[in-house]
Amino acid sequence: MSARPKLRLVVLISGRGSNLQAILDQAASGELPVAIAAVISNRPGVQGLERARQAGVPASELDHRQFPDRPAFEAALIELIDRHRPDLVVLAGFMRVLTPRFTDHYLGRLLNIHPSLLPKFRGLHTHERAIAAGETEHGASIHFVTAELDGGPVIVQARVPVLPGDDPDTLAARVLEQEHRLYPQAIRWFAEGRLHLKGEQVWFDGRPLPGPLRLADVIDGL
Ligand code: NHR
Ligand code: GAR
Repeated sequence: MSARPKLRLVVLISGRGSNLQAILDQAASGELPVAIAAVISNRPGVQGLERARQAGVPASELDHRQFPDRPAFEAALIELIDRHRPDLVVLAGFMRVLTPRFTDHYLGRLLNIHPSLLPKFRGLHTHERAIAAGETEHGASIHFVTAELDGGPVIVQARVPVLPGDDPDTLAARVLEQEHRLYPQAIRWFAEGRLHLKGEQVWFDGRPLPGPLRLADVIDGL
């Protein structure tokens, strides 16, 4: 017995799928009120596809290299996703830049997890860049995806300290642990109807968010 039908979720991945695993685990335990309709990877044979199959979730590959250009790949991707009639699509380590055609189609129902405290360090190699910049804090952000790469409105962030002696791998591991708490939380809020995109603005519990929420309880060692 549930108050509302479960949110239908499609997860896009490109690799390892540890964030996917956190979502699968919370969906299986009932903590996260979602039905994972499909997992789709643009890279064939990746670990995340195996994780989906292990959990009994339909897993497909759509190899972008089989298409002549980005628009052709995306047209096929939209068709594949929409066969599953998702209420929400999440990028979980998905590594292809998306055109406005795609981001407009899913506007307000497309989330990304990005491994930095946005607006700092958009793009790739964020951990290396945070260390090089001498940051003392780093983290991860969940944002609504818009056409602007890693530029959509931020919903919630988790922070971790950058410690003396960190290299990109040790820092990435510390951030990843928080990502695995952060993404299920944001998806839960969306599933509960507490989270909306209105224009350029995130609304949470019926009010515009003045700034990103913080998973403050995740701060260790600061
Ligand atoms: N697309 C749009 N329009 N907006 C966003 O906010 C997006 C997006 C697509 C992906 C995830 C993102 C991240 O969190 C994301 C957000 C890939 C690249 C990239 O440069 C950049 C950012 C992100 C993902 N990809 C290369 C490309 O040519 C390929 C790199 C590779 O395959 O290893 O697409 O950081
Ligand atoms: C995560 O750290 C995620 O934030 C990052 O890639 C990793 C994927 O790990 N995403 C990006 O860098 C997007 N460009 P996972 O496959 O184990 O979830």
